[in-house]
Amino acid sequence: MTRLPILKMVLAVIVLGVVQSVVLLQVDWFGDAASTAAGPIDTLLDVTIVVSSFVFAIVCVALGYALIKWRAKPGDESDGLPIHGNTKLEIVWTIIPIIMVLGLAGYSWAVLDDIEKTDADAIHINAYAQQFAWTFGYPESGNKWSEGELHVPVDRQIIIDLQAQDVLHSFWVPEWRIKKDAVPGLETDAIITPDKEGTYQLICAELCGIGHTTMRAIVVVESEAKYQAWLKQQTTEVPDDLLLTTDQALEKQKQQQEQSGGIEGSGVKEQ
Ligand SMILES: [Cu+2]
Repeated sequence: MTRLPILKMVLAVIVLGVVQSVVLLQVDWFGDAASTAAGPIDTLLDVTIVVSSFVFAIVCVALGYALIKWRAKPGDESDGLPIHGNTKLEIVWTIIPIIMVLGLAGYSWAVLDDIEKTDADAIHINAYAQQFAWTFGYPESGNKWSEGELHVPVDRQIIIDLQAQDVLHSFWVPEWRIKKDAVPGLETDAIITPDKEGTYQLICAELCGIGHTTMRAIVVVESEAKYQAWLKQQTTEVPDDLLLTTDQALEKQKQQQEQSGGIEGSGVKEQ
């Protein structure tokens, strides 16, 4: 049996892993950052990139070595050795990835847990998602309503309570990093502390129908004073329809259908 040149292979893995990590970390994968969650999330992704680079390097070095060392000699038409596997090796290459995946999962958990610690003075805002638009309710300010434009004060924790009105949608402001699904009938929230004033874009990140790509809204992060002034200017309140729970909305729809007689032949009619 040939002994593997372990030292050379380890060196090759280190060199390849370091070079790949350095190259990949030069790329600005995440764009501008504008929330307190951005730093820890970007670090988490950087760590994942470095770990993945070394895993990739290990695979490449092992594969490359095997390809060169054990390639068939010219003219060699004989069968390969009948190998049944190597239990020790299989245990090792199962346990190491499990440890790595659990480690990264634990790290991600800790990061998210920290981000989602709620402050006592957090502001609750309802984000109503429907095909294909976002509207926003401000329950702590007379339930004022804004369409297609979300305003939030800077440096204060915002809890966005997501209210899907029809199908799945997903709340995502890239500069805030956090992305959360809005699911009909489920209570989900996105917790963010914006730390940079400016205008951003809210993007629906869940394919939700034919107009999905147009499902965007403007996000304005401003000083507390400007935010309060903007709220005062808003005159409309959240329409009653949006305040219904999914069950209530279905019930209402049924009543309307019954009134208009449209339920006949629809298969919904009860015997
Ligand atoms: Cu959507």
